[in-house]
Amino acid sequence: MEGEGGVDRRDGIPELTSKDGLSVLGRVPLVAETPEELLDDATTPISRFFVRNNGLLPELPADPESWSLIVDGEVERPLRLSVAELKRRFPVRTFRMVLECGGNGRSFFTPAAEGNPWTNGGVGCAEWTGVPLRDVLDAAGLKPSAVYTAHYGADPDKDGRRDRPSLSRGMRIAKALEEHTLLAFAMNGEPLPFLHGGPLRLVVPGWPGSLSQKWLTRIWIRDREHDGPGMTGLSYRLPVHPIPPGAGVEGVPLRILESMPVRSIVTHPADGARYAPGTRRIAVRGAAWAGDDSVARVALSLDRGATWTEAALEPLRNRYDWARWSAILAVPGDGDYEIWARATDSAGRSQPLVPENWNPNGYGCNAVHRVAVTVGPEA
Ligand SMILES: Nc1nc2c(c(=O)[nH]1)N[C@H]1C(S)=C(S)[C@@H](COP(=O)(O)O)O[C@H]1N2
Ligand SMILES: [Mo]
Repeated sequence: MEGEGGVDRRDGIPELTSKDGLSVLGRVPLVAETPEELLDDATTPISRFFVRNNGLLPELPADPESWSLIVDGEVERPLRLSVAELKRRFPVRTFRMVLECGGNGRSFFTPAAEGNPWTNGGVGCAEWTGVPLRDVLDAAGLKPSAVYTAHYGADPDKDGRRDRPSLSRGMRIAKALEEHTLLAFAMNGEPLPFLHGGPLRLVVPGWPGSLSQKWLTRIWIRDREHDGPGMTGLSYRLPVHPIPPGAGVEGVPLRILESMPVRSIVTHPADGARYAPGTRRIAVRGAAWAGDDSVARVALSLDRGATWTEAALEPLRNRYDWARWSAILAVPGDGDYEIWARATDSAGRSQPLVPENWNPNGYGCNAVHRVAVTVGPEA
């Protein structure tokens, strides 16, 4: 539970032995993020994919294929489906999609907001294979009263209690019916790893990672907004209008965080990189994504925003993929610089240069990523 931001302590954590270079933010529940420079692949390897648990790990299932999911509530025909039946009865799809924690970027807020101190590494982009939730909901038959989902997983809460979910969030039915919202049983072509919710999880791209329930056991269709742990109070809620950083929110209208805001990260070079004296061109690469929206452009600055250079964007494999980008920056002379990367979504919203929209639980901080580099001899 104690936060140890930036310290790699995976040696003491058996669950993380398959991971490579993550920074552990919490041990119980286990939370670990990926340094930006390890997110330099179009498809994030499982070994580098961040981990976010709100509770303890469930028991390891003996047979992943017989893991079962209940779909009930406001449906004509409640269903109980094993993973084997899901694969057999429904079309299987694979999409490469971003999964991002709603609190990604939180540590950049001042004053500090409640929660895990993510830098920019509570994100990854994996190939998820599964069946669209909408096909399963079609089979169950949504009643006209169906307006919201409620998600349940097998993990006990952080005190080890099985009768209380560690997390149970839900979404408006419209999001549940998008073709990219998957019941996923594979990641990067491998059976879904246990640490990432195997045998079965939801993947709800573009919206906070907390909707992508791991170790999924039940989807309850509701006739009203869900009110499980993670849905009430200040959880995943933001002031509708900006408030002064640190201010209280009593009486302030709040909205549920749905689509995540636009963000870019520099994945090469790493923060603190040094170039030989006389270097006059630096190749920069990164990734950008924009929740439900798409990335229209990414611009780079080496002079703290005085001038900007357009990055070239690579085509996406499918909606919700992240946009890999690259640029060559001209270096005016030896010295110390910061690379700034700023993405703009298709609605014209750009990342702020400094944290914006402070909120008590620190969601959606998407300030520009800054990477320090030096051109010159060793100090
Ligand atoms: N059952 C269950 N599902 C969960 C969680 C959890 O604690 N329990 N955490 C959620 C949160 S907050 C995030 S950001 C993602 C993280 O997924 P990952 O650990 O595979 O990266 O899982 C989500 N699904
Ligand atoms: Mo999260």
